[in-house]
Amino acid sequence: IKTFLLTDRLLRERLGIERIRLVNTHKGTYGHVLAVAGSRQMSGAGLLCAKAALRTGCGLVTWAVPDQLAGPLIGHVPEVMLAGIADGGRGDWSATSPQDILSWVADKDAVAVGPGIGRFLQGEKWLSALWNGIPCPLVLDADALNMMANAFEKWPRRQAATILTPHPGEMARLLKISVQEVQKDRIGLAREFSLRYGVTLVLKGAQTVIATPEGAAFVNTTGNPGMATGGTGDVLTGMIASLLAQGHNAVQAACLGVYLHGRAGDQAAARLGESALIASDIIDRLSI
Ligand code: NPW
Ligand code: AMP
Ligand code: MG
Repeated sequence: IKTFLLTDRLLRERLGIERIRLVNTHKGTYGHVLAVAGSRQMSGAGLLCAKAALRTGCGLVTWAVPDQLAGPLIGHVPEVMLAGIADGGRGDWSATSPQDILSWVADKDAVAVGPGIGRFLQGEKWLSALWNGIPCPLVLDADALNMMANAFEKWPRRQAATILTPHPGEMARLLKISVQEVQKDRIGLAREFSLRYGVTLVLKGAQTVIATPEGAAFVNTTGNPGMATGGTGDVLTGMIASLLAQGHNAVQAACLGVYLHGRAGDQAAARLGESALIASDIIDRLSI
């Protein structure tokens, strides 16, 4: 089974990725992302995810938020559209209906679920309704991963592309092992997970590993410890969803997203120093 180092050349030559915008195109050409992200205490995670999606080139982004937050968020990213989901006045996702969220999915090209959504009772059922009901490519991150950890093994395989982006803590919860055990065999565990569950897995951290359902693994060559700061993972989730919406397949979107995220992080660190880097700087350095 093959393991590849993720470099610019590999992205072009092996994964056949082209990044061109044709002259006679419009925003509809580049896809529409729905980001289900953020809650009262973590609206920033949603903001970072939605903004990163736009900066990565999709044509449109709609950000679904608990209704209570929609008002306060107006104007924060003028380019992003807001979908307020009825939340019983709570400002979180605990009283939202998956059907309300699914009603926003029909015309979307990719969906991201998880950054900053928090954990709540019934979260497992809520997520399985999204897992089964979203017909287009899907990225799951953060609290979505935490809430599905005890249930996803029994869920049916999805037809469309599915990418999971755990950090080592989230991977440990998915596998019910310790973070130390995850870190001891990052490539082996990521590969086994993808093969077993038929998803593309992005195991984050220094030298992020991307594993595919076909058994290949990629190890990223970009990024730096300055990226160990709140919100950088939320940025990556938006970026990968954006690439899916633009028509890249799961492996292309995961590999290109991880590579560009690290490269932008390296450019931000070169300018600011690793310690000063914050997640927004990664979005600001994106140049695609
Ligand atoms: P330890 O103990 O720190 O060493 P959680 P979260 C471990 C949102 N955010 N290598 C870590 O280990 C997110 O989107 C919102 C090894 C700990 O055990 C989520 O929705 C922000 N271990 C929510 O917060 C900005 C690692 O994992 C555990 C590791 C919670 O997400 C921040 C922590 O994981 C944040 O993005 C590594 N590389 N990385 C906002 N501005 O709105 C992590 N661990 O408990 O899932 O907490 O990742 O902060
Ligand atoms: P999260 O923990 O979900 O916010 O994700 C953190 C993001 O920063 C992931 O994309 C990680 O790969 C990246 N990251 C964190 N620490 C490092 C590190 N030491 N070196 C390179 N990338 C890192
Ligand atoms: Mg995260």
